[in-house]
Amino acid sequence: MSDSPVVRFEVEDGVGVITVDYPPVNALGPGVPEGIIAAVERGEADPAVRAMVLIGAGRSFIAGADIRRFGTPRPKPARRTYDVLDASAKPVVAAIHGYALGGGLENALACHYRVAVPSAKLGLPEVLIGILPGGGGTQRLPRLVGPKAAMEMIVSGRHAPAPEAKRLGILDHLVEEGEDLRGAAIAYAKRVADLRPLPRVRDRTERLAEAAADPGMFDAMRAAIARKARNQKAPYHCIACVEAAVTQPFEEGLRTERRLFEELENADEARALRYAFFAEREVAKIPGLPKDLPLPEIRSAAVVGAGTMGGGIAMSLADHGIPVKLLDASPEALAKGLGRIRDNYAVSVKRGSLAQADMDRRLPLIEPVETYEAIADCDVVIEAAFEQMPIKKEVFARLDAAMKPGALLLTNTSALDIDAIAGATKRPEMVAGAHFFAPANVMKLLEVVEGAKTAPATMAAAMKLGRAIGKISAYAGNSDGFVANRTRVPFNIEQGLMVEEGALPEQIDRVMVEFGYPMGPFAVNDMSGLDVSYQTRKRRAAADPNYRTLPITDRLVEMGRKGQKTGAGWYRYEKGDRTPHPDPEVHRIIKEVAAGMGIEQRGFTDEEILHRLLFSSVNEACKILEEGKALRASDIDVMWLNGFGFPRYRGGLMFWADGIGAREVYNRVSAWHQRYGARWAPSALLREVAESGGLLREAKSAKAR
Ligand code: 3H9
Repeated sequence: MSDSPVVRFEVEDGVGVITVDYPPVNALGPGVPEGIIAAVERGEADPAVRAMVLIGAGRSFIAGADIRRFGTPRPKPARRTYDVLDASAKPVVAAIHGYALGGGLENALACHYRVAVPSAKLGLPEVLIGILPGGGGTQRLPRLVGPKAAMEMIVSGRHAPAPEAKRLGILDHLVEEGEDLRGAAIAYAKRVADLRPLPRVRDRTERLAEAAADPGMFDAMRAAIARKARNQKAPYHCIACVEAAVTQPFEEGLRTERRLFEELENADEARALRYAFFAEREVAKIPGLPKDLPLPEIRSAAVVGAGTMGGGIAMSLADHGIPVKLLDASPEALAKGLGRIRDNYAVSVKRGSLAQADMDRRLPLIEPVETYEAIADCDVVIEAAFEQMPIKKEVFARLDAAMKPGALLLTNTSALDIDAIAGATKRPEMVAGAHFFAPANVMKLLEVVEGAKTAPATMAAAMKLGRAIGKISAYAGNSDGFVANRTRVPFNIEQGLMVEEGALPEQIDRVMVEFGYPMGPFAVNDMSGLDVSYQTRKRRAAADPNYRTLPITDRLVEMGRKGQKTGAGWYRYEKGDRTPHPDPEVHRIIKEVAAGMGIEQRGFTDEEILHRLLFSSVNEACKILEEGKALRASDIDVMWLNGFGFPRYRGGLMFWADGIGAREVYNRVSAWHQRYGARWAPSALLREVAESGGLLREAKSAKAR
């Protein structure tokens, strides 16, 4: 029998080594499961083979089932690798490096032994793509680590580092870092070759007894996830499967797992989450950039401006091991900025989300400095000074004078013209936008903004830097508000206008929370401070005579109701409590301002609220694509998922709109255009997609086609 092209079988010293070689991450793509089954059979049949090792070539063990094949018709396999592995009469050792995820870990759990290098990561992340482990993982993992720990891993989908997996009981042996995994696994296989009976995870029941001592654990888990898992099915089905592992015999548990898996695979939730998974990989790609473009190495960084944003950016860099000089002209501002950074780290340590040792490693990576000369040698500088053009220009002129040749010059402006900023330097090709979202050390989205003269290598290097510090970098063209915020502005405007027309903030908030946002937009406004957008509105109104201001919001700010920090905004707050309480005083102000403007108030349905908020943004997103300022509709979805808390299981703004249909969206937008005027003018692209019966999520700008 010959090797399959994606699975090799070699015999070494009495051990059959089965190597999966399906780049880039050894997903269980076409031919892989069949190859594994054929190899196990070959090992069993060969008298020279006493034991086997299952290992991955390249950078990983096995990253799971091939996600691209979900939702497509595919033949049911006659036999599954999991069953073949644990029925093998000769022991099989899984040798894990890189990732063992989903079906990858499930195959390892069906082996008789598991060894791994310390840097390996193991997990069952199926829930994150709206399904559940369907290769026996929900039945085997609880037998190894106990139902509680298994449920926690399966419902969160997190990756456990190998040392933790060893402690939990998933791994039998940790290989020394640097030791040859293949050699170590072969040696291990030889040691266990003659031990009988073969330890099969399916036969173990001792850990399942924990559930008898704590029968409430399943309902407790359901209650614990209720808020986060709102509107979702997969996390609950995961719990039901682990419960089945405890209450049903193994084979029956497998049947329950299969039945619930099949319920999920083609549901909207799974389709949306799969789409989000691939959209987040696509967003990294800028078409037309040569693959071998030489990029500057980033080993050191500087941040100009020790304010909240600058501090957050410095933390992001330090969190990923990049030494960063924090520059501020004022020693007081520097001291305050560093104090804030220290406090932020200390809060994480107190909450248990950061180890003290990590804080002690990260903090010294941030070095306060007061002069431009002190940062001259850094490979990249990110400016986070005040959001005013004259200040930005002055900073960039000084950076131009001070920084070494080849340094990347990035600005964290959220709306100002990149070309005007780059124009303050003699090296505009090195300048790009790096727009972080607040809080910068937490939010995943980073818009990388291309100016007219930005060099391709500068864009590529800035995108890469973003990924190196754990962000999702997304391309944006240079226009007021770039892409993410620009798509969000119409939402904000409609939010304000609907209140003038008679919808109450608490109704709008309820609609959006039920839709899946963690908080309603008015509660969010109160949290960020109403005065923040007040300044931007004034600037826009001064620049554009047709700009529609928001008189109710402005009135609240002028009354000192600036949000949570002043104890009142759209809502009222009790001292020391962040719970928003609807406030009759706000209702009175709304009525008064609306009457003063001659607006007759009316009631709104929940659907009208949702559609008015989101269709306005869909229309704007289409205009941005038309102008070529964003590459792909799916990039905008990634921005909404990672910048604005859009519910992930709805895929993103454009994916969600496709669920309603481009034609329906276009008709509504056109009707509102008739009723409300220019701000609803439908985008030509929206019309085109509606008329062609196409999908909004597949729209691309000319640059990306
Ligand atoms: C499952 O296993 C179900 C089972 O229970 C059994 C059911 C019966 N499939 O992320 P990267 C591609 S469900 C297809 O940039 P990294 C990815 O699209 C699965 N393709 O690399 C990209 O392609 P491209 C459970 C996949 O190093 C390329 O590989 N497993 C898959 O930053 C590189 O990916 C998961 O959910 C896949 N499974 O991160 C794990 N995985 O170059 C999903 C990756 O064309 N994967 N690709 O854009 C991951 O989380 C990350 O990819 C991983 C590597 C951490 C592995």
